[in-house]
Amino acid sequence: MTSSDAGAPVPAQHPSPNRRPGADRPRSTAASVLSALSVVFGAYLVTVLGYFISSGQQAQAIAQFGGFFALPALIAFVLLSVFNLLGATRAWLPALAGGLGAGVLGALLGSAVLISGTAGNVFASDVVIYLFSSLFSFNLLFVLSIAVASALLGPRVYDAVIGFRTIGRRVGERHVALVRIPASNLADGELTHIDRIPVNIELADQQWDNYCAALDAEGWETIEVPAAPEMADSVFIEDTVVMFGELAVITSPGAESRRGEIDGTEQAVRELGGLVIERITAPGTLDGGDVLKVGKTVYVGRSLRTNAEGIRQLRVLLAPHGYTVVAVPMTKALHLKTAVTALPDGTVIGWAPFVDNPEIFDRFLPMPEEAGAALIVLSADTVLMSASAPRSAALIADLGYRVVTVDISEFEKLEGCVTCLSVRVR
Ligand code: CIR
Repeated sequence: MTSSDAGAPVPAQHPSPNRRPGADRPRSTAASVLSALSVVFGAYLVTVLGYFISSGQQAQAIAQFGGFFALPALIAFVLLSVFNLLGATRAWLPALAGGLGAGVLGALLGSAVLISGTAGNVFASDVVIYLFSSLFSFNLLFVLSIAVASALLGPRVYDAVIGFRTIGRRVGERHVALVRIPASNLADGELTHIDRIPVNIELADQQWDNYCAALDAEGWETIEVPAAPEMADSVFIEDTVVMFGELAVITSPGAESRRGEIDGTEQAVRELGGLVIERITAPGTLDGGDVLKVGKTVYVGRSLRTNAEGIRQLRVLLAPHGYTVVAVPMTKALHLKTAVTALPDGTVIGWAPFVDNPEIFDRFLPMPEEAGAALIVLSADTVLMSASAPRSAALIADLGYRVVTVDISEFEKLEGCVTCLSVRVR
């Protein structure tokens, strides 16, 4: 994938050497379980050691408390594995809450089973009170150990197994790209200019994995925005935020069905840290797919999704930062970037039949295929394009660029293109 042979597009390797493991569900399950195991085992050791020391280091304390806390630890392990699978390891606060929940429930249930032989009915009010008060006496060390280990150790073990950084860590020197896992109802996404044809969901998932892997392999650290399983178009994350250096503009999606997508994006952008966040607000509408940055010029498509008020608001937001917003009539395609994108040298490339006014751009180079209109700039000499535009990819490669290609056929059936599946933070 990183071969720089001039002149020939390079298909992304599948799996890539740096395959994005976060998109690999078996691995995220393993990471969740191993994270829970390390947390609970560590807390169990701390608890037994604590009682061993406080008992005056008597050897039988190890057997006694080791036996007593084995069942609570087992229950806490199962619960924490489930919490981790639901995303508890994404940041320290949910990890702390997950650990606390698993510890409390493990201690209560484990203790209830253990004392049921002697106490009879564990639902009797005095036994229930005893059990709950144990959380502040003999079970306290166990619960606190799990909560603390879960916050401090859990996310680290998860990340180490999964091999990438989750939201909650700050953007470092590396390039970061936000992505969002496809929704389960992806096939129901909005369609405006094309007819609906069946989407292969399995293949879409695989293509999304490979897309993320391609970004990773080119030095872009992919960070997942929390999934929005019921929002069909949520995978097209580009439409929800536009980055201008340290300024993040949360959009106001033009399609009613997509308005709810921005909350998760804003949360993720906030957790990246170090960014100024602004918003386009109603009645303004603006989709990120309509925004094309070429140096300090920002072309904005006036499309079915982006209205005049949205463009006006963006112009006001960007003026202090030295950007010029150029509005572009867009009547023949969904978004501006469905029709045109730009090479690293600023040349605007596009599919001419979709472009209302090519003369608006300083330099316009038509592509021989519709899907060839879209590319992502990965570095000064490398771009990412769709595998469904081989002649366009060859043309760009012939201009001296490395072209990495990815197959995104299932997303193209939903009017998506390479740009819309990620937001590059730059
Ligand atoms: C929609 O109609 O909103 C989605 N089905 C496709 C969005 C594609 N977004 C993009 O190209 N920026």
